[in-house]
Amino acid sequence: MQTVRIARQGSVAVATIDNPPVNALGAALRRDLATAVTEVMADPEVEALVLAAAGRAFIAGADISEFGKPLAQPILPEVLDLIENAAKPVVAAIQGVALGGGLEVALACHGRVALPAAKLGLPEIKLGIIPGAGGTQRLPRLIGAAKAFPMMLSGEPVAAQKALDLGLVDRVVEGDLVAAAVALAQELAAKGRPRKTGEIAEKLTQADREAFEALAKDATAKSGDMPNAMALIEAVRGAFTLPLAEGLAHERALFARLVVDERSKALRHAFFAEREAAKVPGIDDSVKPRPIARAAVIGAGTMGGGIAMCFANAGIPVTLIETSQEQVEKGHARIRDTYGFSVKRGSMTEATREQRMALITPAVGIAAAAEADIVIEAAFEEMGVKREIFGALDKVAKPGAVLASNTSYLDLTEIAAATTRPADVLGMHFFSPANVMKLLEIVRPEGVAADVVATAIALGRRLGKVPVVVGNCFGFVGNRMLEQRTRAAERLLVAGALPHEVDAALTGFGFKMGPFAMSDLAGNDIGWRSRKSRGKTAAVADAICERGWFGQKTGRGYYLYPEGARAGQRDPEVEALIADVSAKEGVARRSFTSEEILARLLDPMVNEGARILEEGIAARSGDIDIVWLTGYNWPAWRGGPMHWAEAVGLDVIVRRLEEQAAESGDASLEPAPLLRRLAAEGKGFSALKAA
Ligand code: 3H9
Repeated sequence: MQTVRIARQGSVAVATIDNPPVNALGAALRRDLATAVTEVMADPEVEALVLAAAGRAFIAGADISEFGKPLAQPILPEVLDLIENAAKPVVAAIQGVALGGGLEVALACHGRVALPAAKLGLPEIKLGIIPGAGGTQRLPRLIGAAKAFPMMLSGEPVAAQKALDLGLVDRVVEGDLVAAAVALAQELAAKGRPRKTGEIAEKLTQADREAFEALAKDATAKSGDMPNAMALIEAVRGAFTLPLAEGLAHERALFARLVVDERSKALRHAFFAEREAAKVPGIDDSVKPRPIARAAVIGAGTMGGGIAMCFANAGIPVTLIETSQEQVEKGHARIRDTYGFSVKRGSMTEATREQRMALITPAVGIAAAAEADIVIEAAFEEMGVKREIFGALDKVAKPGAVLASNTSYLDLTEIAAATTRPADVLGMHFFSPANVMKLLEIVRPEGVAADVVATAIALGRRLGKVPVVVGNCFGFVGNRMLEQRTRAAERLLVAGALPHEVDAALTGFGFKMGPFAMSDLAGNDIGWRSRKSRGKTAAVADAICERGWFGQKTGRGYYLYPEGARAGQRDPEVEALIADVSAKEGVARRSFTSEEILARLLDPMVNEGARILEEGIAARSGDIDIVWLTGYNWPAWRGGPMHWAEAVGLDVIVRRLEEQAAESGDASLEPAPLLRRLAAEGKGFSALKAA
């Protein structure tokens, strides 16, 4: 199939790129683009070329799915050499996003015209790489390194008007973009030999170099574990120190090294997994979501308040419901305060805060949910409470309203059975803080209507969330796996590790916090209450709670928090208490390396993930990874637990689990049959997708 069409507008040729869905620069498009440029340049009747595009994107960049595989000729830098060195001017007509290699195409052109809605950026950093087709050399030449570097370091695109201010585009036009590009192309042709971006030298001044070096120093201090920020600095520095050809070769060498790095592979996996998670079995485009114009949230606690903010942020009016005036006022005031932090930080104006607050109507009593198209219950986590609320909702909610529970663990079928309309009931599990965290677990109990699931997915996207549809079981995907980690952490304490060692292993892996620091922050009493309600025990955790050491809020938990301390300090009493538990259980304590601790924490999670897949609770291993990446701060460049397990080797995970099961006598650590089978066949979880 031809991915580029050529037409003529007078003396100007217009090449239209058409490679759905987003005009990614795969092998066919690179070939057709090179052919088009060569043909047009050889045509004596043509004086200039406009590169335009069909569809919603100008060009979304290199085809990410080709990374890590041998590349077909011509490679992108060769195509861009053809464009930049063309004897006649080439003008880009940018109607949508120009990202990565897409912006690099535009940079190699001699002029750029954009529609106001266009967005331009070099997001490679988010994929663990750097621009590999001249972005680090041409963008600094065009707009100066001090402005180019932050764009590449953040990866965030700029809107057309900003691009105009930066000098990144020559014109922003309303209306007929191609006509405007043709006009610019003719003007450039009239001037004679086109000026190459690679030849522009006046922006790379001493002052620009100094400003760039200051930014680079700052970035070096903050860049953490990702090697690509360092490579980016090196590449951009080359724009000052090397001639264009050498700067391009240097950039390309850095790009080639990064693209095969495990960290980039993990980030690419996450990119595709997030898009795949959007494809839900049984919910295709023929299933139409129900319209949502108004929402209600039951429960004005931290969770309910955060969910109400999500609606207000998306411009959807929401009623915030509590059982008493005092409770609802308290919740309402907390929301105002939370927005207040943003105002103080300068990320929100006072006027925006007022607009958002105006969308939130506090109310007392469930009858206030009567007008809502969707009701999200975020009340106390107890089945009796939930059933009572849903029974009452059933009587007041309008016909066709979606009734959702934000429960983190409980059985949605049982909740739905409290109504006469179970087909309208499902779970919408937000993560704390609800107005910040991206994940939305959509829990699909048997019997829920397909359009109700579709409504929750569409609404999730409107709220800026990443919706992942999961099956109905205790704890769903995320918390069910988290419970395995929590149990593993307790087992480690009894076996000989100390809280700070366990936490350090996890932060060393890339998590922001370890399990004990996290539990101290959230409140150790939460898990205690949950264990008691299920008749479960955890010797160390229970002993700590029995002493009233609930964590930061009580000044001590697994750690001590003296007045004003944010980070916990080791507590000799806790450590003695742990040693006591080991002694009582007859365990000879021993020390553990960070690697051992990590394996013991994470392998049981992977094992549970395998069971979740076997039971069909998650449709794909990538869905599980997205849950952990977007809801639990799993380090992005580790790709999620299932991706990580594949990188380690499923056979290694199986062997380690067998050892742990034998040592502890805990049968739940026996490798799941699916895990054993895949390991024996030498396959990964991702092989299941194709099956
Ligand atoms: C690069 O350019 C490196 C160069 O410097 C050097 C090269 C030598 N490749 O997101 P959507 C697919 S690195 C392959 O749902 P939206 C996507 O998987 C690249 N496929 O739509 C999905 O497929 P499916 C730098 C891609 O409207 C479909 O397109 N560029 C690519 O919400 C629709 O995607 C980036 O990092 C791609 N580059 O958002 C941009 N892009 O239908 C990455 C998309 O089978 N892309 N697909 O599930 C994006 O940010 C968004 O996709 C975009 C559209 C904003 C373009």
